[in-house]
Amino acid sequence: MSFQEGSVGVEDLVLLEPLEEGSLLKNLKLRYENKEIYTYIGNVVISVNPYQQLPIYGPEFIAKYRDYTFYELKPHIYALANVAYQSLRDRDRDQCILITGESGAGKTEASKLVMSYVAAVCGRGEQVNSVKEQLLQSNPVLEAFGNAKTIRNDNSSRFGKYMDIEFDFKGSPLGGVITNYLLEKSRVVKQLKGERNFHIFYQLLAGADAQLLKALKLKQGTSGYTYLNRDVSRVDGMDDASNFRAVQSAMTVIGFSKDEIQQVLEVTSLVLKLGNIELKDEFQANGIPASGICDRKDIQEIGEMVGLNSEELERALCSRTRETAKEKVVTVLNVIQAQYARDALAKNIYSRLFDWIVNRINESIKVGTGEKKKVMGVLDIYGFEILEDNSFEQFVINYCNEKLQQVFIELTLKEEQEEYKREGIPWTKVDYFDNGIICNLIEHNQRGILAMLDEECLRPGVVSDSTFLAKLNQLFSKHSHYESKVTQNAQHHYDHSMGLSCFRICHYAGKVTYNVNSFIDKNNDLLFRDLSQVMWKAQQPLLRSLFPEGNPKESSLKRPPTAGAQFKSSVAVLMKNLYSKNPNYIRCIKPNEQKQRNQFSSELVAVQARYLGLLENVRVRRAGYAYRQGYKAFLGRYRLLSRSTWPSWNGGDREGVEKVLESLIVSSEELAFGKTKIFIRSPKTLFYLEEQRRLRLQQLATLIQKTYRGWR
Ligand code: AD9
Ligand code: MG
Repeated sequence: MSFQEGSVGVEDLVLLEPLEEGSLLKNLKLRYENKEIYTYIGNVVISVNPYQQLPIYGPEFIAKYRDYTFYELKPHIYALANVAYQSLRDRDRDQCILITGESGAGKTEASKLVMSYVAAVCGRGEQVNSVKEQLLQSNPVLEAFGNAKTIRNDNSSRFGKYMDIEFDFKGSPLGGVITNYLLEKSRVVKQLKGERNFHIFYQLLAGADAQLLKALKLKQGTSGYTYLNRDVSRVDGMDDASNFRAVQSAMTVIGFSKDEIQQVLEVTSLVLKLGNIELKDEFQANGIPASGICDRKDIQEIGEMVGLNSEELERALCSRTRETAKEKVVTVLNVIQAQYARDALAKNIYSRLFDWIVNRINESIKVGTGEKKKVMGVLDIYGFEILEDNSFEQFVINYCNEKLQQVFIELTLKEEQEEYKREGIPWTKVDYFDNGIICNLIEHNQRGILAMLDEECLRPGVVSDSTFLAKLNQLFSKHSHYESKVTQNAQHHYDHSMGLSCFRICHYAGKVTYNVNSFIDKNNDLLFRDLSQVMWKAQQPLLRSLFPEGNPKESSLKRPPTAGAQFKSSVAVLMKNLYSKNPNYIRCIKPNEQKQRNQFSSELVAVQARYLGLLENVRVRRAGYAYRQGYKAFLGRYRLLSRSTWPSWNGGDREGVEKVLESLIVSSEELAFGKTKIFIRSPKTLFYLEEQRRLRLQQLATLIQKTYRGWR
């Protein structure tokens, strides 16, 4: 039930009056100030990051939530996890849990709460426990390699993650599959002021003993590494050394062999050492600028560690071979180009290592194909992003959010519709903003922005970010969700905040201006073949396996799909997967920028509420009937309001509810009697019922007091 005794604000925003942003924010703020961080919109959970450990988690609370239905206790992630799990186990419906919100809002913590809840309530026994342990231990490993300290979050996930947990028919876990999206690999070679590289580098340098450091040819401490920002090496409250031990032990639990762990650490060290290779200007005899390596020590150590020829690596860093059908042409690279090649190699090695780790975990937790499975998917993915400078990364992230919004609206409506059908109540059409037009603008196979970008990347001749932009401007000059300086000029509409190299998309959550600089480069994501060939020749099996295209037998003319195309197809797979499941939503909100407890900035939350489409969500949810409740529970709460049902009632639940509502003279327009539930159209009616109940309780209390006094 949505009115807990002693609750603060409304526990379900569906009951919000008036339905507008101001009251929504006030309600969330009031609740937050009272340490009520969870609020519902129907079956959606809104979670506001408390930035403090609240005493509302752990075995005791898990035990409580597992025994009650959704509305009987205070809003909680456990309640949502419970509904999802029970529906999967008892009703055989695959579930997905979609967690969104901006960086630092609490998505990853929420996903861990869901996982620990499910692990606590599902199945028992040695075999089952070992599966659970493997699933849970995948978190520290992925966080070590995929998370980093950023300005917004000390433990920020720099990749998107979707995890299917698979269960047998009794609801015991069998294993799972993890899919990762778009690791932010630029972080490997450069971090913003106040940010760190991925945690694993610091963990390794702080936690490895002298012997391991020697084997990895590393020096203790972070100061000697160019790829590690100088200004921050430690994070308050984070113990890198002990985390390193935790990661090693987690890898062992998952099933990585000693040798595999060693190879992973070698490749990690290799990336750090690559960063220390300093390049210098050199000139060829004919005066053409070339490049060379300042000190060969690091490159030689790399060669020794993973068994590759350091001279070949040097050559591959400082020159480039172009192969045509007839001949090979070698050109030398100048220092800038060579540095670019080195950094591209480091980024590629690291992101491929990350993919390899995900695959390796998947191998361990894989479930045999023969078994019939039920699935719970958990999606922890970056929310909508508007930064000061928005580039290719923000573009694809926001595209993904646009798609998730589409799933959200469609599935919420579908779910509503299905419930009405199940209950035998006529469905009324709901008006809502359909963002299909924006999705299309980005993803249309022939005419979408991603298709245009690919076309530019593959087109022979001189291509650049600006030719790409020119193409967009021409094609979308009249599109209602596209703007640029050029299209604005044509419409005599001048906005000085937009640069010439920018285009703007009116997303469902707001307008975002993207700078096209390096779109082509990031989409191409090409590594010079010379480098992949050297890597492929390494003796270390792991490194070698990361560069299959370095095999000279592979055709050099075959082009891997672009970054945009890869992302688009993985989003398509994800959408298909989500559409096949019953969705459960957790919407995470960051209450302040300072990572501080007890601070609620209404301006900041307002922006997020808009990105998350919360009002739209309430509107859709309330379009038909704002509130519904099973007859039995409803009667239990309100039967004291009618002389027919109080103090005793022997009839059926539905008849009882009819009696109560008759005696209160609630208009029949306001009500619909479903097969198992009563539906109430507007929150006002419910408030009226609640008010009547409160008065009645007061009356009864006075009565009891009087009687008691009389006895004395
Ligand atoms: V990012 O997009 O990966 O940068 P997330 O995942 O949304 O981000 P995360 O879950 O990492 O945020 O939460 C950020 C920090 O907030 C955590 O490290 C905790 O210190 C804090 N947090 C989040 N949720 C809770 C909570 N339920 N209880 C206590 C929390 N602290
Ligand atoms: Mg996260």
